[in-house]
Amino acid sequence: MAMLNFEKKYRVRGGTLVGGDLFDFWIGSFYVGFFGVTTIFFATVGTLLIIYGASLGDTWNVWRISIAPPDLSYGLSFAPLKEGGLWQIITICAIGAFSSWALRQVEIARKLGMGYHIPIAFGFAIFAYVALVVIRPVLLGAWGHGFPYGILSHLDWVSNVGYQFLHFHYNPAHMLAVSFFFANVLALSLHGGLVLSATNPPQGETVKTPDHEDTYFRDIIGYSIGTLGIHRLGMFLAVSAAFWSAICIIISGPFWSKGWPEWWNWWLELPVWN
Ligand code: UQ2
Repeated sequence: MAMLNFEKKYRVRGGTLVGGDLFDFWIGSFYVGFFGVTTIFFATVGTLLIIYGASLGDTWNVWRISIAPPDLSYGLSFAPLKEGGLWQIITICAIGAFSSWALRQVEIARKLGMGYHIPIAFGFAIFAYVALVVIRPVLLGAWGHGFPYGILSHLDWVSNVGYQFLHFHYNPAHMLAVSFFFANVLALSLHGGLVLSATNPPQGETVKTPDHEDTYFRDIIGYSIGTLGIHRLGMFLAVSAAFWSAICIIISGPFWSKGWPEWWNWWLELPVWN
Protein backbone atom coordinates (compact mmCIF):
# COMPACT_ATOMS: atom_id res chain seq x y z
CA MET A 1 0.00 0.00 0.00
CA ALA A 2 1.32 3.45 -0.88
CA MET A 3 2.35 5.44 2.18
CA LEU A 4 -0.23 8.21 1.69
CA ASN A 5 -3.13 5.77 1.21
CA PHE A 6 -2.02 3.80 4.25
CA GLU A 7 -1.88 6.86 6.46
CA LYS A 8 -5.35 7.95 5.30
CA LYS A 9 -6.75 4.50 6.09
CA TYR A 10 -5.17 4.27 9.56
CA ARG A 11 -5.60 7.91 10.66
CA VAL A 12 -8.57 6.99 12.83
CA ARG A 13 -9.87 8.04 16.22
CA GLY A 14 -9.09 6.06 19.37
CA GLY A 15 -6.29 4.40 21.27
CA THR A 16 -5.65 7.41 23.50
CA LEU A 17 -4.71 6.89 27.16
CA VAL A 18 -5.68 10.37 28.39
CA GLY A 19 -7.89 13.15 27.08
CA GLY A 20 -10.27 11.08 24.96
CA ASP A 21 -10.88 12.80 21.63
CA LEU A 22 -9.71 16.20 22.83
CA PHE A 23 -6.15 16.00 21.50
CA ASP A 24 -6.79 13.13 19.10
CA PHE A 25 -5.69 14.91 15.90
CA TRP A 26 -2.70 15.49 13.63
CA ILE A 27 -0.77 18.61 12.72
CA GLY A 28 0.58 17.88 9.27
CA SER A 29 2.20 14.46 9.53
CA PHE A 30 2.61 14.66 13.34
CA TYR A 31 0.18 12.99 15.74
CA VAL A 32 -0.51 15.36 18.64
CA GLY A 33 -2.43 13.66 21.49
CA PHE A 34 -2.36 14.71 25.15
CA PHE A 35 1.27 13.60 25.42
CA GLY A 36 2.28 15.53 22.33
CA VAL A 37 1.10 18.65 24.13
CA THR A 38 2.94 17.73 27.37
CA THR A 39 6.11 16.84 25.42
CA ILE A 40 6.12 20.27 23.72
CA PHE A 41 5.41 21.96 27.08
CA PHE A 42 8.24 20.25 29.03
CA ALA A 43 10.74 20.47 26.17
CA THR A 44 10.04 24.19 25.64
CA VAL A 45 10.18 25.13 29.33
CA GLY A 46 13.32 23.01 29.83
CA THR A 47 15.07 24.53 26.82
CA LEU A 48 14.20 28.10 27.87
CA LEU A 49 15.53 27.40 31.39
CA ILE A 50 18.77 26.03 29.90
CA ILE A 51 19.13 29.24 27.86
CA TYR A 52 18.36 31.34 30.99
CA GLY A 53 20.90 29.26 32.98
CA ALA A 54 23.48 29.82 30.25
CA SER A 55 22.83 33.58 30.38
CA LEU A 56 23.73 33.54 34.11
CA GLY A 57 27.03 31.83 33.36
CA ASP A 58 30.24 33.49 32.23
CA THR A 59 30.41 32.14 28.67
CA TRP A 60 28.36 31.67 25.50
CA ASN A 61 30.95 29.21 24.17
CA VAL A 62 28.67 26.21 23.52
CA TRP A 63 31.35 23.74 24.62
CA ARG A 64 31.78 25.49 28.00
CA ILE A 65 28.18 26.41 28.91
CA SER A 66 27.22 24.39 32.02
CA ILE A 67 24.31 24.26 34.44
CA ALA A 68 25.42 22.63 37.67
CA PRO A 69 23.35 20.71 40.21
CA PRO A 70 23.12 22.14 43.78
CA ASP A 71 26.04 21.93 46.20
CA LEU A 72 26.15 18.70 48.23
CA SER A 73 25.30 20.74 51.36
CA TYR A 74 21.73 21.20 50.04
CA GLY A 75 21.18 17.45 50.37
CA LEU A 76 17.86 16.40 48.91
CA SER A 77 16.13 19.77 49.39
CA PHE A 78 15.19 22.39 46.80
CA ALA A 79 18.03 24.80 46.14
CA PRO A 80 17.68 28.51 45.20
CA LEU A 81 17.22 28.97 41.43
CA LYS A 82 20.73 30.29 40.83
CA GLU A 83 22.40 27.69 43.07
CA GLY A 84 21.23 24.49 41.42
CA GLY A 85 17.49 25.12 41.54
CA LEU A 86 17.57 25.64 37.77
CA TRP A 87 19.24 22.25 37.35
CA GLN A 88 16.50 20.68 39.49
CA ILE A 89 13.65 22.20 37.43
CA ILE A 90 15.43 21.37 34.15
CA THR A 91 15.72 17.76 35.38
CA ILE A 92 11.97 17.66 36.10
CA CYS A 93 11.30 19.07 32.60
CA ALA A 94 13.62 16.47 31.01
CA ILE A 95 11.92 13.57 32.81
CA GLY A 96 8.51 15.08 31.96
CA ALA A 97 9.44 15.37 28.28
CA PHE A 98 11.00 11.88 28.03
CA SER A 99 8.04 10.23 29.80
CA SER A 100 5.54 12.16 27.66
CA TRP A 101 7.41 11.02 24.55
CA ALA A 102 7.23 7.38 25.71
CA LEU A 103 3.49 7.67 26.40
CA ARG A 104 2.94 9.29 22.96
CA GLN A 105 4.72 6.24 21.51
CA VAL A 106 2.26 4.04 23.45
CA GLU A 107 -0.76 5.94 22.10
CA ILE A 108 0.46 5.67 18.49
CA ALA A 109 1.19 1.93 18.97
CA ARG A 110 -2.35 1.44 20.34
CA LYS A 111 -3.87 3.38 17.46
CA LEU A 112 -2.14 1.08 14.97
CA GLY A 113 -2.74 -2.12 16.94
CA MET A 114 1.01 -2.65 17.31
CA GLY A 115 3.06 -4.03 20.21
CA TYR A 116 4.68 -1.78 22.81
CA HIS A 117 8.27 -2.68 21.87
CA ILE A 118 9.28 0.90 20.99
CA PRO A 119 8.13 2.58 24.24
CA ILE A 120 9.54 -0.34 26.26
CA ALA A 121 12.93 -0.01 24.55
CA PHE A 122 12.87 3.79 24.98
CA GLY A 123 11.94 3.21 28.63
CA PHE A 124 15.33 1.60 29.21
CA ALA A 125 17.04 4.77 27.96
CA ILE A 126 14.87 6.86 30.29
CA PHE A 127 15.81 4.51 33.14
CA ALA A 128 19.52 5.05 32.41
CA TYR A 129 19.06 8.85 32.59
CA VAL A 130 16.90 8.69 35.73
CA ALA A 131 19.50 6.39 37.33
CA LEU A 132 22.08 9.19 36.95
CA VAL A 133 20.06 12.22 38.05
CA VAL A 134 17.50 10.78 40.50
CA ILE A 135 18.07 7.22 41.74
CA ARG A 136 21.81 7.51 42.52
CA PRO A 137 21.62 11.06 43.96
CA VAL A 138 18.70 10.00 46.22
CA LEU A 139 20.57 6.87 47.39
CA LEU A 140 23.64 9.04 48.14
CA GLY A 141 21.51 11.70 49.87
CA ALA A 142 22.20 14.78 47.70
CA TRP A 143 21.12 16.16 44.31
CA GLY A 144 24.71 17.38 44.01
CA HIS A 145 25.61 13.84 42.88
CA GLY A 146 23.77 14.42 39.59
CA PHE A 147 25.82 15.36 36.55
CA PRO A 148 26.06 18.96 35.27
CA TYR A 149 24.27 19.90 32.04
CA GLY A 150 27.07 20.99 29.75
CA ILE A 151 28.99 19.45 26.86
CA LEU A 152 32.49 19.47 28.40
CA SER A 153 31.35 19.66 32.04
CA HIS A 154 29.45 16.37 31.85
CA LEU A 155 32.56 14.72 30.37
CA ASP A 156 34.60 16.07 33.31
CA TRP A 157 31.96 14.62 35.67
CA VAL A 158 32.23 11.18 34.06
CA SER A 159 36.04 11.32 34.27
CA ASN A 160 36.02 12.43 37.94
CA VAL A 161 33.49 9.81 39.03
CA GLY A 162 35.48 7.19 37.13
CA TYR A 163 38.74 8.08 38.93
CA GLN A 164 36.90 8.21 42.27
CA PHE A 165 36.59 4.41 41.84
CA LEU A 166 40.24 4.14 40.67
CA HIS A 167 39.51 2.19 37.49
CA PHE A 168 35.90 2.09 36.38
CA HIS A 169 36.53 -0.63 33.80
CA TYR A 170 36.83 -3.13 36.68
CA ASN A 171 33.14 -2.48 37.54
CA PRO A 172 31.50 -5.81 36.57
CA ALA A 173 28.21 -4.15 35.51
CA HIS A 174 30.19 -1.66 33.41
CA MET A 175 31.96 -4.61 31.77
CA LEU A 176 28.55 -6.11 30.88
CA ALA A 177 27.24 -2.78 29.56
CA VAL A 178 30.31 -2.20 27.35
CA SER A 179 30.14 -5.77 26.05
CA PHE A 180 26.47 -5.29 25.14
CA PHE A 181 27.25 -2.00 23.38
CA PHE A 182 29.98 -3.67 21.29
CA ALA A 183 27.84 -6.75 20.55
CA ASN A 184 25.07 -4.37 19.47
CA VAL A 185 27.49 -2.60 17.11
CA LEU A 186 28.53 -5.97 15.64
CA ALA A 187 24.92 -7.12 15.20
CA LEU A 188 23.76 -3.85 13.62
CA SER A 189 26.73 -3.70 11.25
CA LEU A 190 26.09 -7.32 10.19
CA HIS A 191 22.37 -6.58 9.77
CA GLY A 192 22.82 -3.24 7.99
CA GLY A 193 25.48 -4.71 5.74
CA LEU A 194 23.41 -7.79 4.94
CA VAL A 195 20.21 -5.86 4.14
CA LEU A 196 22.03 -3.32 1.96
CA SER A 197 23.97 -6.04 0.14
CA ALA A 198 20.71 -7.91 -0.63
CA THR A 199 18.47 -4.97 -1.48
CA ASN A 200 20.89 -2.67 -3.29
CA PRO A 201 22.06 -4.69 -6.31
CA PRO A 202 23.93 -3.16 -9.26
CA GLN A 203 21.82 -1.51 -12.01
CA GLY A 204 19.79 -4.06 -13.95
CA GLU A 205 19.96 -6.83 -11.31
CA THR A 206 17.00 -7.86 -9.15
CA VAL A 207 16.73 -7.37 -5.39
CA LYS A 208 17.69 -10.56 -3.49
CA THR A 209 15.30 -12.38 -1.12
CA PRO A 210 15.60 -13.24 2.59
CA ASP A 211 16.60 -16.77 1.47
CA HIS A 212 19.77 -15.23 0.07
CA GLU A 213 20.36 -13.57 3.45
CA ASP A 214 19.82 -16.83 5.38
CA THR A 215 22.02 -18.77 2.95
CA TYR A 216 24.81 -16.20 3.19
CA PHE A 217 25.14 -16.73 6.94
CA ARG A 218 24.60 -20.51 6.75
CA ASP A 219 27.43 -20.67 4.20
CA ILE A 220 29.82 -18.57 6.24
CA ILE A 221 29.15 -19.62 9.88
CA GLY A 222 26.64 -22.46 9.55
CA TYR A 223 23.88 -20.49 11.27
CA SER A 224 21.32 -17.84 10.44
CA ILE A 225 19.36 -16.22 13.22
CA GLY A 226 16.60 -15.22 10.76
CA THR A 227 14.97 -11.98 9.70
CA LEU A 228 12.77 -11.72 12.79
CA GLY A 229 15.48 -13.14 15.06
CA ILE A 230 18.06 -10.47 14.21
CA HIS A 231 15.62 -7.78 15.38
CA ARG A 232 14.83 -9.67 18.59
CA LEU A 233 18.59 -9.97 19.17
CA GLY A 234 19.06 -6.27 18.37
CA MET A 235 16.41 -5.18 20.87
CA PHE A 236 17.83 -7.50 23.53
CA LEU A 237 21.40 -6.24 23.06
CA ALA A 238 20.40 -2.55 22.97
CA VAL A 239 18.09 -2.76 25.97
CA SER A 240 20.69 -4.77 27.93
CA ALA A 241 23.37 -2.15 27.20
CA ALA A 242 21.13 0.61 28.61
CA PHE A 243 20.07 -1.55 31.58
CA TRP A 244 23.60 -2.51 32.69
CA SER A 245 24.79 1.09 32.17
CA ALA A 246 22.15 2.17 34.68
CA ILE A 247 23.08 -0.64 37.10
CA CYS A 248 26.82 0.09 36.87
CA ILE A 249 26.38 3.71 37.99
CA ILE A 250 23.70 2.98 40.63
CA ILE A 251 25.97 0.48 42.41
CA SER A 252 28.95 2.90 42.29
CA GLY A 253 28.71 4.68 45.63
CA PRO A 254 25.42 3.44 47.08
CA PHE A 255 26.54 -0.22 47.11
CA TRP A 256 30.32 -0.08 46.60
CA SER A 257 32.47 2.81 47.80
CA LYS A 258 35.99 1.42 47.36
CA GLY A 259 37.94 1.20 44.14
CA TRP A 260 36.43 -1.19 41.60
CA PRO A 261 39.68 -3.22 41.17
CA GLU A 262 39.32 -4.19 44.84
CA TRP A 263 35.89 -5.69 44.19
CA TRP A 264 37.68 -8.59 42.48
CA ASN A 265 39.36 -9.60 45.77
CA TRP A 266 36.53 -12.12 46.19
CA TRP A 267 38.32 -14.06 43.47
CA LEU A 268 41.70 -13.99 45.27
CA GLU A 269 39.97 -14.89 48.53
CA LEU A 270 38.32 -18.06 47.19
CA PRO A 271 39.20 -20.93 49.59
CA VAL A 272 40.27 -23.12 46.66
CA TRP A 273 43.65 -21.28 46.50
CA ASN A 274 44.63 -22.49 50.01
C1 UQ2 B 1 20.89 -13.30 9.98
C2 UQ2 B 1 19.67 -12.73 9.39
C3 UQ2 B 1 19.52 -11.39 9.23
C4 UQ2 B 1 20.58 -10.50 9.64
C5 UQ2 B 1 21.80 -11.04 10.23
C6 UQ2 B 1 21.95 -12.42 10.39
C7 UQ2 B 1 18.51 -13.75 7.60
C8 UQ2 B 1 18.26 -10.05 7.68
C9 UQ2 B 1 22.86 -10.06 10.62
C10 UQ2 B 1 23.20 -13.01 11.01
C11 UQ2 B 1 23.28 -12.83 12.51
C12 UQ2 B 1 23.76 -13.76 13.37
C13 UQ2 B 1 24.28 -15.07 12.90
C14 UQ2 B 1 23.78 -13.47 14.86
C15 UQ2 B 1 25.09 -12.84 15.25
C16 UQ2 B 1 25.15 -12.70 16.77
C17 UQ2 B 1 25.68 -11.64 17.46
C18 UQ2 B 1 25.64 -11.63 18.95
C19 UQ2 B 1 26.26 -10.42 16.79
O1 UQ2 B 1 21.00 -14.49 10.14
O2 UQ2 B 1 18.69 -13.59 8.95
O3 UQ2 B 1 18.31 -10.93 8.72
O4 UQ2 B 1 20.45 -9.27 9.47
